[in-house]
Amino acid sequence: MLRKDFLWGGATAANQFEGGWNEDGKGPSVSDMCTGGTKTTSKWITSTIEEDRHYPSHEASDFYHHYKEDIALLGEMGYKCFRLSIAWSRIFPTGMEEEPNEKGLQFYDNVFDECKKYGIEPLVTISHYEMPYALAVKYNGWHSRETIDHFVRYAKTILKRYSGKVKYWITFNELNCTQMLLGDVVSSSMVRDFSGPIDQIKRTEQERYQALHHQLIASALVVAWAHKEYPAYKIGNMIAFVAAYPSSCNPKDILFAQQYMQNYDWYCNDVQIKGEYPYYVHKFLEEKGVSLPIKEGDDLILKEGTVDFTALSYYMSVCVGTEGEADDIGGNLIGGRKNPYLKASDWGWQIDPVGIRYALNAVYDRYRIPVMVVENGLGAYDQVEEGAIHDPYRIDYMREHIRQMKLAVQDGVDLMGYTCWGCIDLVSATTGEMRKRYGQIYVDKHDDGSGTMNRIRKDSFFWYQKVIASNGEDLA
Ligand code: BGP
Repeated sequence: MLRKDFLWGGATAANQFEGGWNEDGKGPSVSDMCTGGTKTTSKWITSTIEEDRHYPSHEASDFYHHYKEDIALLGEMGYKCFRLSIAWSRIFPTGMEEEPNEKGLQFYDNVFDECKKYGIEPLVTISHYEMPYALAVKYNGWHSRETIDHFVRYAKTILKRYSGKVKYWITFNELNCTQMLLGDVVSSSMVRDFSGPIDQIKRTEQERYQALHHQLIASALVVAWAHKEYPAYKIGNMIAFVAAYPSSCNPKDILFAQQYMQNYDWYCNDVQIKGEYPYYVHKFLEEKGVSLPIKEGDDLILKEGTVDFTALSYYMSVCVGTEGEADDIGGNLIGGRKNPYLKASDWGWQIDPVGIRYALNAVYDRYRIPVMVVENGLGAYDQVEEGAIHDPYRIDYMREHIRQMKLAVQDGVDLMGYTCWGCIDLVSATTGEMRKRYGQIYVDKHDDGSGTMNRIRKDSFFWYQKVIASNGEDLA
């Protein structure tokens, strides 16, 4: 049985959804400098906006002008929770101003007021894969410690402003992606020196873990401050959970998978939930030649800034091992090997509903604090047929994952809620495509930038409406 107050809903991110990239005083963010790509060709980052290129975040799904209609549709589906992020550069256009942009703040006031009309609880991600471009250029993103102060000023501004309207917060989206392939853009380090395909950005391990340390400190400072000022807030951390299965029962593979998960799944969580770097990182970082830029007092900052709940995205699992060729699968910033027991999505993501039960048990077993699934879903091609979208593939994916999630609750996991990814179609984070759709609500917008922006309810809209109304009992 799920909690009576289970937070059913969906999730979005400002840079993939909002558009209005230069309206009402908003400054360009790093993602506004990224062009579209495909599943086989990388997105580019350019240092100026080039006329002949398409930048999907500029208009995205135009939530900036459709928020009333969009939130009404979420209300119609029965949503209890809407996860969204705030665009940092809408509040501080270059990231370095002393005073915030009032029009930017006003926009989110309007959004939260609209949510309230439908009894929808906002869950706000303070930083979801973006930062003001000017700040990234000046400080080399999270590579520099100075970025922490600018982030903390931004975070305090919004935590103060929305104190009567928002209760649930997440500091950073998928923080563990800083260690992974596209983390280079995510943490916005290196972009000042770089123009070209983003898969060509090559940071060293030192740069990655340094950027991560600064984000961990920034997150802890914000959490500690918010706890003191606003005790009613519930603040979580978030990682992209990688269920990494050993590719054989060779003991070397078992150990390899364990170490892989220590790095990708437990590193950030251990720091943000337990309040200190775990024992295993020291040898591991030494082997990589990384020395963390730890300053005096950082230990205490981490100790005081632990979170109230932990959130994760879950899309897929991977196999990892030591032998043979690594037949890398495509994936959400994640490499890995094929699993012969699983089928993959059109984008090569291995579909593994049982993995979500495994993930939830693994996380809850380790931390014993409430857990929330804040992203899950199937990116797929949709066809409009006579004004309707029949998406049984999406319903199947969600049904099987929700079923396994309920089994995890029966196992004893304290699960707060489930917000599926991209509830209204939006731009893909990894490829920049519109055609990779996750929503229960279709947006008539295409990769070449054309489209009416009309919203259409898909079959999954009506299915999810029933799921929510029955608190997950009716999955038929
Ligand atoms: C997560 C990100 C999201 C989202 C999702 C799906 O990693 O937090 O921003 O985009 O993955 O990925 P994609 O859009 O590439 O299909």
